[in-house]
Amino acid sequence: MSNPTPLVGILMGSDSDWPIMKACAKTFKDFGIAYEAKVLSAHRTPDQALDYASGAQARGLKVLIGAAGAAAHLAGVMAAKSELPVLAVPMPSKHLGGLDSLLSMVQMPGGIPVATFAIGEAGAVNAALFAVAMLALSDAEIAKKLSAFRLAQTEKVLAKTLPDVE
Ligand code: RP5
Repeated sequence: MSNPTPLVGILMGSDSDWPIMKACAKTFKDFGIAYEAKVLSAHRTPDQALDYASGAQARGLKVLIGAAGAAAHLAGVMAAKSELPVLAVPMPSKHLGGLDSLLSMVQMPGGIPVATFAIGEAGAVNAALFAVAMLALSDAEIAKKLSAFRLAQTEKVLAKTLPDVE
């Protein structure tokens, strides 16, 4: 059986980002949404990152997600070469904790938008859920799954109990 055409492209600047970004990929897997995940860097593999972004729409991708740390230009570079919506996930960097990544991503010049999420795993999951919400606008099956996910999450929180105080 051939694999379905991916709807989402997840790029990360290094395989060291994968321990966090696998939470993004797992979210798409849980929703049954075809995605592809690759390591491409704005700095170490600039030509390939630009080629990926410029060819993404023609290959059927609908959303791009770029994760990077420190001088985190990957999502911005993708947005520069593609008209697809680009979501950015700042990675917690070694020396500055990811604030550097966040600021690198969020301060895009007017005209080339990138939607930037929280640093780390929450951002990785929320970027995926945001992409799911965008895809749900034109896909009733995905919309149904998103509603079910939200309901299950609500019920899980409401079922929580707190321990008695001593
Ligand atoms: C960025 O530099 C990557 O996205 C990663 O978060 C960071 C460190 O990369 P490595 O030195 O671990 O490959 O480009």
